[in-house]
Amino acid sequence: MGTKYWQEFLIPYDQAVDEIVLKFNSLKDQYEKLGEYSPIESVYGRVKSVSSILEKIHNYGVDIEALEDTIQDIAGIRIMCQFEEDIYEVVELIKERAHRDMEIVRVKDYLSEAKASGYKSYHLIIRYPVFCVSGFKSILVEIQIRTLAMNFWSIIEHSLNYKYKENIPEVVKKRLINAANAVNEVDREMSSIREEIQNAQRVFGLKSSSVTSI
Ligand code: 0O2
Repeated sequence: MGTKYWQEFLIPYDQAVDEIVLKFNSLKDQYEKLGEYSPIESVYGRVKSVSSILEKIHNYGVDIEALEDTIQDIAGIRIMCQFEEDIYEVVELIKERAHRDMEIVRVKDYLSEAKASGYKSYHLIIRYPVFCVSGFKSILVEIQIRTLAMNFWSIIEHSLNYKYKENIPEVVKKRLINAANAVNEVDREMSSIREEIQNAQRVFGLKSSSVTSI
């Protein structure tokens, strides 16, 4: 399988990521235009690199014919929220849209129960229709929803895993779990003053929009 095969294979995934990022960004804009608090803080999307796909095929012994259904995060979307409560609002938002173009096929709730590493996030695997030059395709997309604090932890832990090739020394693992607990504490504290922060942000939003409208 050469470069051309993978380029063609990934076209619908690129398309899906571009469309979904646009949709969530547009929802965020709508909240702002309505003067309402947005549960979506930021959105990021990526298509898995060919080398990572090949690594997963190798590690999991994936049958290449079943690749599209077996590796569920070739197209990945990450939604960052300010507060843990916002994560569930975003999930509801997706569920409301689900009957339209995002059919939820699997939920991985690493919020109510974190992974052994300390990882916390809420994952939805959805089926998403894309229209490409070659025709209609329905592909799997993984949506990860987490707070900014969870994202901070996750990015650092991911880079350490990359460095240590999944064999992070025990002492570092313990530190990471301590850090994960501290992140949970930060999220809890922020949630307890959520209303206060949201009111302040609304006032701040009104002020900055009146400045830009001059
Ligand atoms: P990358 O580079 O982000 O793409 P499963 O299907 O449940 O048996 P799978 O497919 O590993 O197993 O699913 P899982 O565990 O839900 O992981 C999917 C993605 O979640 C990972 O993709 C990571 O992005 C993220 N993730 C899961 N566990 C951890 C963790 O302990 N630490 C961090 N930092 N991220 C995690 P990839 O392909 O591993 O990586």
